[in-house]
Amino acid sequence: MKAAVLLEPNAPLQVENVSLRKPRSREVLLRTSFAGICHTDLHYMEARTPHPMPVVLGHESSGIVEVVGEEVRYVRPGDHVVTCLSVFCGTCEYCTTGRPALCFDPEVKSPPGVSDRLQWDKSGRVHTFMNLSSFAEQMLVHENALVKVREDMPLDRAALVGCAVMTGYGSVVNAAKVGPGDTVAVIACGGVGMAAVNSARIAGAERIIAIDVNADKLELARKLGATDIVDPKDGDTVEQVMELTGSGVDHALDCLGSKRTAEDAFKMLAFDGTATLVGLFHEGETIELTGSDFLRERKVQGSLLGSNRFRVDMPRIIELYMQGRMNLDALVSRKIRLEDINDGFAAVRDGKVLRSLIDFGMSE
Ligand code: CXF
Ligand code: ZN
Repeated sequence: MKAAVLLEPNAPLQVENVSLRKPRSREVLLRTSFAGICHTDLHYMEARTPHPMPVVLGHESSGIVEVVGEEVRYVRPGDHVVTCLSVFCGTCEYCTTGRPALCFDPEVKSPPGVSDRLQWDKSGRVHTFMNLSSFAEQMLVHENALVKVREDMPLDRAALVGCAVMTGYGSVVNAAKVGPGDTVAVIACGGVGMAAVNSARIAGAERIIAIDVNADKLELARKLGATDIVDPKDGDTVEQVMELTGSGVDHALDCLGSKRTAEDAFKMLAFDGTATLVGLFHEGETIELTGSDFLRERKVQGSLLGSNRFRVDMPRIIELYMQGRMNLDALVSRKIRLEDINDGFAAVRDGKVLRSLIDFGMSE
């Protein structure tokens, strides 16, 4: 099968023939339908956090089950599924206390460099990324990395739920727990931020402030539920938010993951407000907060992939899409062939598109 292989940091991806071993016990072989190119793929491509190479990146995908291992009970061949990198064991302390996104059981979630699922004639092993490796025509995954989706759900939109939309929705609903009447600021309106804006509207937020340097994204954010927009090019972001709100926001979501944006998220909080850090920082990057700001009960927290319980959350998101309340259509900027994946990465670097989706039906 064809897969896009990254040989070394910043090198163009190469489409190569690689193979997957047969599904064992609880593993499932999927035919990949769509895979989104996420900033996290770019982050690892640029080795901002190192990962063993060669590697097949990709972690936001949908597909159809082809073959199941002998102990698989959750899916059958033909099922439509969304993948999730938050593969869970179901029995550890995190799973059994309702926080499966924090499960790090090595039996189901192999640390980078450990998996033997992918093979490549030219180098022997090729590494698996986040237990998925979606930039490939097929994927071999644990059954607990999958959620079944209704068959009338379009698989292109479904793929986005596997990362960006789950992250944006979950950071609002699961982590920040936004409620009716709350004031919310969303910093960086990419796929995650747009889903956060839309989810804040669904959650009943009274005021939703979208913050981004791209005018087109701000315009779309308004359509998805933003009541106010802030462009950091127009002046200090925190001052602009304070001017709009008077006293700051109840929730600030940093969907970018940088020192500047995380610190801004904290500084724009009202008393008792919470900053939720959602974006992926460079390895080792630190932030500085002013100690006395905590006196008024301001809080800061991290959220991993929307603090998801994905088998519950994803069907809910899909239901919201089917009801016309969660807009996924606007997030799909373009569809490309696997062979054009480097153009897709260039578009992510450029920051102008929301999501490029690799359409595996296009290469045939
Ligand atoms: C990622 C961020 C890094 C840890 C895994 C989840 N989120 C989206 O791509
Ligand atoms: Zn992602």
